[in-house]
Amino acid sequence: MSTFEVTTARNYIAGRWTGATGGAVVVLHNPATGAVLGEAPASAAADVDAAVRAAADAWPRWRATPAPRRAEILYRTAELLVRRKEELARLMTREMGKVLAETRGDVQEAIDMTYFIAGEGRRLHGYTTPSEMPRKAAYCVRQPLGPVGVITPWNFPMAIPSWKIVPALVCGNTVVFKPAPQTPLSAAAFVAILEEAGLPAGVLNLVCGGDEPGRALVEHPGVAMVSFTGSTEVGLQVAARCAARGVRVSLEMGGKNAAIVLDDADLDLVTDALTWAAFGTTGQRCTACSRVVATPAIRPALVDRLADRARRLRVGDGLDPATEMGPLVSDAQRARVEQYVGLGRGEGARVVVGGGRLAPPGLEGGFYFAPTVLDEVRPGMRVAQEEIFGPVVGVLEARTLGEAFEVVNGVRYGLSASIFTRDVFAAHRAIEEIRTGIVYVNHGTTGAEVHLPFGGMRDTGNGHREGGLQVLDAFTEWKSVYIDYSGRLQRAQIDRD
Ligand code: UN1
Repeated sequence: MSTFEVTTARNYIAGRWTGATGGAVVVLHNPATGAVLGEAPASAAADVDAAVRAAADAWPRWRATPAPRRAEILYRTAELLVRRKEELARLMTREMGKVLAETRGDVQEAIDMTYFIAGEGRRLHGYTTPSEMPRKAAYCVRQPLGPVGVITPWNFPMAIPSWKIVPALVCGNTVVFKPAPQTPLSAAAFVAILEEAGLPAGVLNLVCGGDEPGRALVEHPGVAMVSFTGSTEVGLQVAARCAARGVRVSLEMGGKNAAIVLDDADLDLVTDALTWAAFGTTGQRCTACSRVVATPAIRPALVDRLADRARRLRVGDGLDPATEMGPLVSDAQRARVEQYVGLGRGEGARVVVGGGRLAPPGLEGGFYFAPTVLDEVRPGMRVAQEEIFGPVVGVLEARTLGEAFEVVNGVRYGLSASIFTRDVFAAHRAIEEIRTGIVYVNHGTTGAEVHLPFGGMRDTGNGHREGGLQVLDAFTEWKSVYIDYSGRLQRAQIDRD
């Protein structure tokens, strides 16, 4: 592919761009306008089977390729991403709606991850350790798993695939990639860049479509491991299917992230930070701030400030540089957000600002929803418990730090949280007490960097982390090696003289 102005995605199997068996397609819409944008293959189990076979065929050569050589392809990939950043960002905005500044950030996250992980090609450290026997060497090395399945969501169409695919590749695995049905164009563009960087045929395969190829991938006996990011509901089904086959699964699922705001917080900073954390990406981040837990003294002023900012946010087409918040990804996603706001009203929350659909002039066909602040939210309400995935933030009150921690921890999820305070004691207590995989101090709940572990506790994940060096543990297993050069039988645990 020479340009990403394309509007037709194809599958990529064994180094060839192809349609789905039978030719079925998914029609894509630009969420900013509702207009038809293009199409992508609606793949079936047979397409997944072909992709897994290609990945299995390519594996012996790829795993035998020295890791530093594998990494050279990844460095070239990063360079191509840098060169193509702008066109990739524009493609992504057209496909899923978030504003250009953010789609540039999405490509940047893929660049950061690719450079970071390419460096592991010359590390991938194991360790050497003394043996309990004389004249015996002991060490351990990481080993690839085989063909792995990668299933990704639409909200970070390039960053999240890069977190999974790039580490999987540097470790010597081959990959079958099934992106969200809403973002096959960005996925195909990312794969095309890896192809251009010199990735051999079959090492990375792309199968577009929805549930059917997703399920087929998870259930395929040739898939050695699955990495999934998406909803908790689907993630737990993926986990059950992987458990039935006895293969590893790395899950990154929902969030219900909260920010605590104490009396001594800097209100200007809090307002900037929480406007960004709640309404950036139209609230469609698994790290988005969807609950604010404020002390009684600061809550009224904070609600006023947040509402004022929400009211003034410029909502529109993400391609327009003046736009601050784009549409939801789809009409279905907007309907879900609308339903939650209705539910919140019914539960007694007060809609301070927003609460309904928007139709910016000339963009009446787009999937817009007003930035919404709910006040008087109580911890037991469904709007305080369930992931909404839209531009809605609920404000709750807590009288003490202990009560605030209880509210923050009182949900099934545990991805990200933050606290705004100048009090070092309170900040450290928050770091200690909050049960999330990521904690911020004086910053909103979003903005994780690629070289630290990313993931969550409790129903957000299953103990694995992506990002950081920890991602290598998801995509490798360990081999322990003993070399006895004593020339005689030495029995471990038995011969002790
Ligand atoms: C996600 O929403 O699934 O920390 C990922 C952040 C981004 C990644 C979000 N770097 O907000």
